[in-house]
Amino acid sequence: MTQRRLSPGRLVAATHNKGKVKELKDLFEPLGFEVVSALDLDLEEPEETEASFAGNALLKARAAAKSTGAPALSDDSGLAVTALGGAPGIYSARWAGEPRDFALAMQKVERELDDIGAEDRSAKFVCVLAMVWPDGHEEVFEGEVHGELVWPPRGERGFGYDPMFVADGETITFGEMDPARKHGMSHRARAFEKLKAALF
Ligand code: ITT
Repeated sequence: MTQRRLSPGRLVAATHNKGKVKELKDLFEPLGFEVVSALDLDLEEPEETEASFAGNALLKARAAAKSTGAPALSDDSGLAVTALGGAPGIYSARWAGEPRDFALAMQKVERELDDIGAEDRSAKFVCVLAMVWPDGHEEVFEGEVHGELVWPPRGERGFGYDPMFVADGETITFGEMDPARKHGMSHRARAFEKLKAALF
């Protein structure tokens, strides 16, 4: 089978999450891609019915590739807390309710750790990037970053659970960190490095 390459051009980011759109633009635009999001294109948001990050990532990218006829990139990601058996995991966005409220989602994580008297505050962010071409070719890349949860949350940068996450070897949260520095170590950046190595 010939190795599939991704040539710079228009890329549909199959996500409705503004924080992800910004980070995916930061990662892909310096390489000559024009990133157009599902938000910009007003694409329908598919229901995430799969039980894994990869399953949900593929489902979102397939839907966007099908409705646009262009290569689509999706991101399914989340926070997995060791003492909570990996929760919220694939339910990370849903823990924030509707409309999304991540102050509330972070409080829920903290409350659940408190309820079980957890001493282990380790956690990881996981990101699966799925690339789907209109002819049905698919590729999946996964990245993780390990760290610790802090309370109270700190910082206004980033998105989602960033204000309560300190990556191993760091002292500040992702919410306090310069975005360029987060892109040097994040789960999304690590999945992106694998994508680059395979497709560029
Ligand atoms: P799309 O499905 O439209 O892409 P979503 O927000 O619903 O958007 P997910 O189902 O993948 O996406 O949920 C991932 C959640 O995990 C996301 O809403 C964040 O709260 C959290 N998350 C993922 N990456 C993160 C990061 O870099 N920093 C903080 N939180 C992150």
